[in-house]
Parts: sequence; structure tokens; C-alpha cells
Amino acid sequence: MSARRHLALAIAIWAVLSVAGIAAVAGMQILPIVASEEARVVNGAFVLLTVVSVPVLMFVVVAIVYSAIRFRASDDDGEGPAIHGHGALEVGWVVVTFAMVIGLAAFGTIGLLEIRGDQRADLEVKASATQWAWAFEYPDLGVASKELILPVGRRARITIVSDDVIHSFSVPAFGIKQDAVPGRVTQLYVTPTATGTYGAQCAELCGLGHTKMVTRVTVMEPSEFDAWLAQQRQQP
Ligand SMILES: [Cu+2]
Repeated sequence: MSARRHLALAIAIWAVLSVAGIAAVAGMQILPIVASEEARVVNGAFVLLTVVSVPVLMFVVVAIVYSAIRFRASDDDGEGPAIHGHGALEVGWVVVTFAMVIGLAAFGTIGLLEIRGDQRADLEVKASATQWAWAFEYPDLGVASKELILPVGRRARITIVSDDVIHSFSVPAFGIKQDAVPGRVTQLYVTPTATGTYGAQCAELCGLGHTKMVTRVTVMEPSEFDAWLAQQRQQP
């Protein structure tokens, strides 16, 4: 078989495996739980990275396996002919990888703007981190809570502060994580899309009690949220 036919066959195998691999992962939910607008964007980024990496993986696998099978030498341990530069291959390599990196950076920027670009919020929440607990306040509503309660479909701005060391507020189901830095105020936005109870945890090693620095996030219907607020206000 000529070199050209080997190349054509290898490209055909690569194309078939790439299309099959992309079909298997496209539209997949990679995050275990997607319970916010932000998590949907983050999941989309994971899916795109996986889709883009399939042809790259198949390129490496097909090149190695095809070469190992078709060009193996059973009784010859000499080195093959030396290969010198290949202009078109080198230019193609640089152009394709450059386009992939710039394309992914552009996609990531659009996703980041979708998550954090809009500064508007329907609800203000202040999250305070201390060794080793979270506390939440709703400054406009005059309510405080040990757990985070949010109404579904409303965009909340969570302002995060720390009194002692660096912590990190992370809600995997919402696809969000933000450091709590002493002396600094950090923020994140979340728009829950599904009612339910989710876990929140500190995601920055902050001392002996770090692993116990967990709390719950409950997403309610707006009417239930209003009832919860009224109930909290009645408590002394
Ligand atoms: Cu911690």
C-alpha cells in the first residue's frame, strides 16, 4: 500500500471514530446536578471541552495504533529513514492549535460574561465565613440564617466576606465557587432553576474544621420564600 493510501485510510478511521465520539458526548450532562443558570453555562463549557478533545484524542490514538500495527518490523531493529521538516504540516499544526485555543478562550469569555457580566440582582445576600461556619444575612429584608434559602428563578447577588482566613463558598449544584478573602468583599451571582436542597461547602483548606464547614442551600418557590421570611422575622 502506498503512503498516500495509508494516510487516507488512517484519516478515514480517525474521522469515523471522531464523529462517533462527538455524537456520544454532545448534549451530555457532565455536572452531576444542574440547578442554576450558571451551572447550565458551566456544564456547556465542560461539554464543549470534551467535544473538542475527542478528535485530538482520536488523532493520537489512531496515529499510534495504526503505525504500531501496519508498520511494525518483526526482524529489523534498525532505525527508519530520517525525517526532515515538513512546512505544510508545521504551518497546519500551528494554525489549527491557535484557532482552537482562541476559539475556546472566546467561548469561555462569553460564558463568563453570561454568569458575571450582568450586575443586576433581584435579591441581596451576604455570606460570612468564619472558622468554621457559614452565616447568611439578607440585609434588605432584615433576616439572618445559618442556611442559605433562595427563591427559584430569582437572580441573587451573594456578597462574601471572611473574618479570619481565606475560605471559599462553593455550591456544586449551582456551578459556582468564590473565595472569601479577609479584608476584601467578593461576589457571585446565582439564578436557581430547580427547587430542592443542595450542599454548600468551604472549598479552601482553612484549618482543622475545614471539612465540617458545610451548610445547606434550599431553593423554594417564591411564595414559600416569602412565608419563610415572615416566619424568620417573628423569631426573636
Ligand atoms: Cu475551609
